[in-house]
Amino acid sequence: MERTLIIVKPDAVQRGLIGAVLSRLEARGLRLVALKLMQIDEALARRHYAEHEGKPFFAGLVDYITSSPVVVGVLEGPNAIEAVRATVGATNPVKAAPGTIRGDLALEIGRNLVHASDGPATAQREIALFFRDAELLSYERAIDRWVVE
Ligand code: IDP
Ligand code: MG
Repeated sequence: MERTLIIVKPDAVQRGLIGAVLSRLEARGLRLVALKLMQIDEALARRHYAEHEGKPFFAGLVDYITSSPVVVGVLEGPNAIEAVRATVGATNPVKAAPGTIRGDLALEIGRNLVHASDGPATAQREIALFFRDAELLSYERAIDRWVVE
């Protein structure tokens, strides 16, 4: 089992797509183990996107991610990190395959609707940035044995 962090970004919240984004991930069989609506401040944005500091789009990225409330969640499942990245699609929505969230619902790299952790170390770091251990719930759903062999 893996856990991964998602952020339903400001453009998705403003466009009324919170449900659409979460629904696609939930329908895949992934289990939400944490979820909250919050406003990311500049300090948290800079920490979350530290790997991009110094790049030309960094200032715009911090402005974007702090510009509206977001929905932050943790999803759990087998190969959750790769499964979520695949469902989200390529960073540039124009390159993202149809059927992915970005490929179906977005047009520009700077307004690509959703963040997803890109590997095990990143997922662990990002989950810890947004959630305390006690906020990560362990539970079973009746459907789980129909999703996971
Ligand atoms: P990812 O979100 O698919 O992991 P990253 O390369 O980690 O993509 O970039 C983080 C975020 O920074 C992207 O989702 C996008 O919002 C923004 N971003 C990346 N590259 C550009 C760019 O060239 N112009 C504007 N924004 C960008
Ligand atoms: Mg990334």
